[in-house]
Amino acid sequence: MSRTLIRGGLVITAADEVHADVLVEDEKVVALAAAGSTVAEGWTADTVIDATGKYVIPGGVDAHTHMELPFGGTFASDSFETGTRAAAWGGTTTIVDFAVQSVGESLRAGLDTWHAKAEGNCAVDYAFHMIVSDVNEHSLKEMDLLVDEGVTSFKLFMAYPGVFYSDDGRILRAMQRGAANGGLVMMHAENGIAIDVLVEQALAAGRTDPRYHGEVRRELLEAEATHRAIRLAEVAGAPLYVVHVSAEQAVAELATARDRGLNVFGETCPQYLFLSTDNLAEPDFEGAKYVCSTPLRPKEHQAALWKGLRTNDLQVVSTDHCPFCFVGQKELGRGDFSKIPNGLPGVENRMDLLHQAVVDGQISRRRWIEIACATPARMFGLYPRKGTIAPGADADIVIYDPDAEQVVSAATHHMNVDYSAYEGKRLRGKARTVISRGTVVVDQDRYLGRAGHGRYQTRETCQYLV
Ligand code: DUC
Ligand code: ZN
Ligand code: ZN
Repeated sequence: MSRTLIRGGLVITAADEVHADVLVEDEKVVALAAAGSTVAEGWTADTVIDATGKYVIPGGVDAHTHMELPFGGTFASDSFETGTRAAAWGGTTTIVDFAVQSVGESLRAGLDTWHAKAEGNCAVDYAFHMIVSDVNEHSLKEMDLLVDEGVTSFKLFMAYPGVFYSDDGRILRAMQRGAANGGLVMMHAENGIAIDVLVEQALAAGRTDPRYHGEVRRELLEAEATHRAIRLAEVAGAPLYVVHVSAEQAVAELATARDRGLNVFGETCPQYLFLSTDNLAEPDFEGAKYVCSTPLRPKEHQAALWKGLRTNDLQVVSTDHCPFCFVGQKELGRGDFSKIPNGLPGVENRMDLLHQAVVDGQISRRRWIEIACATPARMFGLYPRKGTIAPGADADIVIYDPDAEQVVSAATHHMNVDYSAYEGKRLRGKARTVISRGTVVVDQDRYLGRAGHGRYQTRETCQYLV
């Protein structure tokens, strides 16, 4: 048995901030004791980590990533190996990635494919949601089996007709199944049928630059789809989790539903909190770097997202990490914005960007941990194994230096992508030591992890329902 003692730090969880020493045995946290207490003074360990002046926080849980996602004729540029290594560098120790069912294929086949991509390659722990692209009698039955084996959430799309899209009838059926088997439906809420009309009209009028991606994917079409998804979930008696919320009007739909007592939840992402249509409008095709869906919105929407995070109308910040290189991948859409692969890199940056929001006074320290660690773990059935520091929890722990200064750059990041969406941004705070299930994987700018350390995590059903 190995024992690690983390001494002298400020332990921050979603619930508390305490000066405490943390004792780890093998892969688990076994005890916390008040700093300076006789209990803590009596502890011995093989490894002692001095966390004086640092935060001791749970490893981040990023509940929305797309390693190796096939999209628009290419693949997201991070493999499970490179993407989870980058996650570790940024203080994220669990990802929940999306396995994809293609049309005409079973859920099982899609899930098996994703297991094969990830197994033996991950630096940190990982789990899967299932994208359901083909709702039919067989796949509905398979949803029950997947819930039983720990894949307890299913993403459906109101966007991308002909690819991932499901019509309202299919969505309702999947939600009814979720209501019965405990699976949580996650919704990409944009009216894709209407968007495709606007795309066609924009291209026909010669509006081909990246910024038109944002213009045709109208805020109202996100709000309308969010409203419709909420109503369908209500009819089905199912909980609902809306992914990558970017528009103020969509937040309002969520707030109204939650005020009515519904189990309706919302996630936003750092790109919507820190970037805007100004980035999409950058000249010389640079705007392509910021093409994702839902799209970036005008800056004015950011205040509503921050407010939603403070009022708990939004509960989670995930990345939707889906990187495509500018050279050779984003470039596929030169002269036609609809051919730009959708997605932004960010798995490495999320914890630090949200810490900057603490520095800026947007959220409290405990809220930082709640939206980035504890709630995603609860939402997707990983708590308290993940998302907190408590006896019995996995020893996924970050020693975080709140005073470190960094400048974000593609030149220094570890994601396998040739640009950073936050290039040049100055941030205060950085993960100094990252521990995954008791093993130090990053320490003082050195990577000590290995592909294959990360273990697949089965999940319970949603632990966040009211
Ligand atoms: N949105 C993206 O930006 N990329 C992948 C899929 C999605 O829904
Ligand atoms: Zn989506
Ligand atoms: Zn996504």
